[in-house]
Amino acid sequence: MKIISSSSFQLAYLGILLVILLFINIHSLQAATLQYTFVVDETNYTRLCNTKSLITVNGLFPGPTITARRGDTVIVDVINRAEHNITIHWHGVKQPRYPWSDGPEFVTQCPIQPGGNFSQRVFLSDEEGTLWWHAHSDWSRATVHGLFVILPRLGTTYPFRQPDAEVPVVIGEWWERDIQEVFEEFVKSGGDPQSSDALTINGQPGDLYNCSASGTTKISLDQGKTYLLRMVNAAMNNLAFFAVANHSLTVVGCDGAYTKPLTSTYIVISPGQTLDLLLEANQPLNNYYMAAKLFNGQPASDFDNTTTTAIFEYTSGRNFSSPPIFPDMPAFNDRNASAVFTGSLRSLATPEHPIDVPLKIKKTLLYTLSINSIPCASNQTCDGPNNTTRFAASVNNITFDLPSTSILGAYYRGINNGVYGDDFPDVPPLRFNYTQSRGLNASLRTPEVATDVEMLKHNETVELVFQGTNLLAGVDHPMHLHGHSFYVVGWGFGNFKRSRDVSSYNLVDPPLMQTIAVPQNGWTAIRFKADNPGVWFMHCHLERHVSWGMGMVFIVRNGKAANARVLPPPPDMPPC
Ligand SMILES: *[C@@H]1O[C@H](CO)[C@@H](O)[C@H](O)[C@H]1NC(C)=O
Ligand SMILES: *[C@@H]1O[C@H](CO)[C@@H](O)[C@H](O)[C@H]1NC(C)=O
Ligand SMILES: *[C@@H]1O[C@H](CO)[C@@H](O)[C@H](O)[C@H]1NC(C)=O
Ligand SMILES: *[C@@H]1O[C@H](CO)[C@@H](O)[C@H](O)[C@H]1NC(C)=O
Ligand SMILES: *[C@@H]1O[C@H](CO)[C@@H](O)[C@H](O)[C@H]1NC(C)=O
Ligand SMILES: *[C@@H]1O[C@H](CO)[C@@H](O)[C@H](O)[C@H]1NC(C)=O
Ligand SMILES: *[C@@H]1O[C@H](CO)[C@@H](O)[C@H](O)[C@H]1NC(C)=O
Ligand SMILES: *[C@@H]1O[C@H](CO)[C@@H](O)[C@H](O)[C@H]1NC(C)=O
Ligand SMILES: *[C@@H]1O[C@H](CO)[C@@H](O)[C@H](O)[C@H]1NC(C)=O
Ligand SMILES: *[C@@H]1O[C@H](CO)[C@@H](O)[C@H](O)[C@H]1NC(C)=O
Ligand SMILES: *[C@@H]1O[C@H](CO)[C@@H](O)[C@H](O)[C@H]1NC(C)=O
Ligand SMILES: *[C@@H]1O[C@H](CO)[C@@H](O)[C@H](O)[C@H]1NC(C)=O
Ligand SMILES: [Cu+2]
Repeated sequence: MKIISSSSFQLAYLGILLVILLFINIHSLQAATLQYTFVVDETNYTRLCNTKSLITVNGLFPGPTITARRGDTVIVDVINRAEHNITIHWHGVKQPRYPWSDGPEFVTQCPIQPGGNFSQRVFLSDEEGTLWWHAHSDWSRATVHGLFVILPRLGTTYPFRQPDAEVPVVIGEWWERDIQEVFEEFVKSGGDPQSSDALTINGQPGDLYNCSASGTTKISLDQGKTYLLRMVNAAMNNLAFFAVANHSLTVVGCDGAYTKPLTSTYIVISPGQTLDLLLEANQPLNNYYMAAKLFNGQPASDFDNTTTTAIFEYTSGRNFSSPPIFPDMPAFNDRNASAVFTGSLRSLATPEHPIDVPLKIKKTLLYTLSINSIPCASNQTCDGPNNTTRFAASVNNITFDLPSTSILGAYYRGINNGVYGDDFPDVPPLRFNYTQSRGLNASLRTPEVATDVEMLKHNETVELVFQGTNLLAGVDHPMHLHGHSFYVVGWGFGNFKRSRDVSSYNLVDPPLMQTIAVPQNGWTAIRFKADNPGVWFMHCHLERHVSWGMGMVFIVRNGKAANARVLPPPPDMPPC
């Protein structure tokens, strides 16, 4: 046996210390700070039959993909060279204690004006998977959006087999007209917006549309390999069904959190939502369409059911003469197919990816979601119902009135000056048969118009039941919450009934999401912990509905500890 001298013992000791120090260092180095520059400008693009100028980031449509790892900080210098106000939102990123970079105009910031710039800090925490970013001012997000990919931390892996390659799938909506004109006409008229002219996959409408076949998106597949589809529905006003001919899809993630594998021949995805999907190239050599078409339980009369396509081509060294194979998809109005798919999502809920569903609830909320009408001024004509009204939309009968300055700014400085009220109702002001199919009293249709926030205590546990109503029309409402993820613990058609429905909640492995489609004339129950102090918008992600006022704001108060308070604003907040 060799006896080590005291000096070599010291050396060994030093060595161990060094290893420990290195280990700590590697760990602190793991969370990186990444830098991106977003130049917002006008770019000429051709889709369908027209060339037109649109607002893009870095000249790209869809915009650039941000790629980071779990826990990283991303600094994005947004430089506005367009002749148009803009804000950018990092959809699904919680921004702990830092609402300043969240983006919704007049909620957390004033817009970045032409010639202005804003260095936005994006703080990732427990998000992992696919998210996205988009404009959060007027309807600019139609062309200003892109993927935000969050890889596992260095030294960790996906909770599924490492895919051989990743494929972005961004579903969008294209207007031949200038989107700003469409938006302005929509606001002025009080009616429905002009329908889009096409859905798109990665910016291209696909073969089924005129003038577009040559630009159809094509993606090569190698037989035997597995692909991770990183998908977002960036469309403005429509949920979508999606399928790939002869291939099933396995959902492994949703809204930046992992799910139990869910294999299906089709998926439904609502605006704002993201999905991580595995596709195995296990079919005979051929070309296969992937296709997206809109899902709409109650289509408008001018609704266009044309399907957008892109092509998966098996690489084989030969050309296939026959056209690609087309997938089977649910009917455009199959609300059951939609609700069943969404209702089948489950959190992964493993020791590596645990969940933390609030079980003891401190605050119980019931919010109705309604399409309303407001009488138009006597000296005006409006394109809303009966030509005597404008469309509106509301949460608990309040149509959200966007202020002309930042709510966050007013709150943080403690100078409200009437910018917002803080008595948003916890329950609907009136109880009625929310989902009654006809004969609802017409006097119920006119909402109040206000800028009201709901105040939440720091770390308060919240249960919120969204109740769709049938006031003017029952439709799916993809509700999106900023600053927090929530567990979707239950849903159903008809009216929510606490005494009956709570017992059917899933408190074991409910999916963790940030956008959930509340089913047409139905309800959805979510739970979250208000552990992120700040000012957080919650709204329908259908652009026409949020423009009509289907939104409200949560203010989560500061906690007592210094590390439970909103951080100070950066020096370059855009001015109003
Ligand atoms: C876009 O095209 C229009 C005419 O088609 C042209 O006048 C304009 O200069 C172009 N803009 C850019 C940025 O290329
Ligand atoms: C950003 O704005 C500041 C203040 O207006 C200005 O000094 C700076 O040059 C701008 N930076 C860029 C890259 O445009
Ligand atoms: C394509 O063009 C043809 C002929 O002009 C027209 O009949 C058809 O409606 C167009 N289809 C679409 C989807 O625009
Ligand atoms: C695709 O699926 C259809 C229907 O199941 C089948 O008839 C066809 O042979 C399949 N095509 C290929 C290339 O496997
Ligand atoms: C689209 O609608 C037309 C009738 O309006 C119908 O014939 C066609 O089958 C529909 N297509 C799809 C894909 O649903
Ligand atoms: C309608 O009347 C209001 C005041 O009653 C006035 O401010 C507005 O300018 C009028 N609008 C039109 C289009 O005449
Ligand atoms: C439209 O007018 C009819 C007949 O006056 C009335 O029954 C209906 O409630 C009105 N609809 C709206 C949305 O005001
Ligand atoms: C509303 O007015 C437009 C013309 O401005 C007309 O085409 C439409 O039929 C009217 N709708 C109703 C319900 O009166
Ligand atoms: C509410 O309306 C629905 C749909 O019209 C109807 O089936 C149900 O019976 C109504 N409920 C009550 C309590 O009246
Ligand atoms: C909404 O509020 C307005 C104004 O107080 C009222 O007339 C209307 O009946 C309310 N509707 C509902 C559904 O609560
Ligand atoms: C709030 O909850 C977080 C975990 O979500 C915990 O770390 C923190 O200590 C809590 N703060 C207070 C003041 O209870
Ligand atoms: C752009 O933003 C500024 C500051 O909030 C505002 O005063 C101005 O009206 C906005 N411009 C447009 C066209 O909305
Ligand atoms: Cu909606």
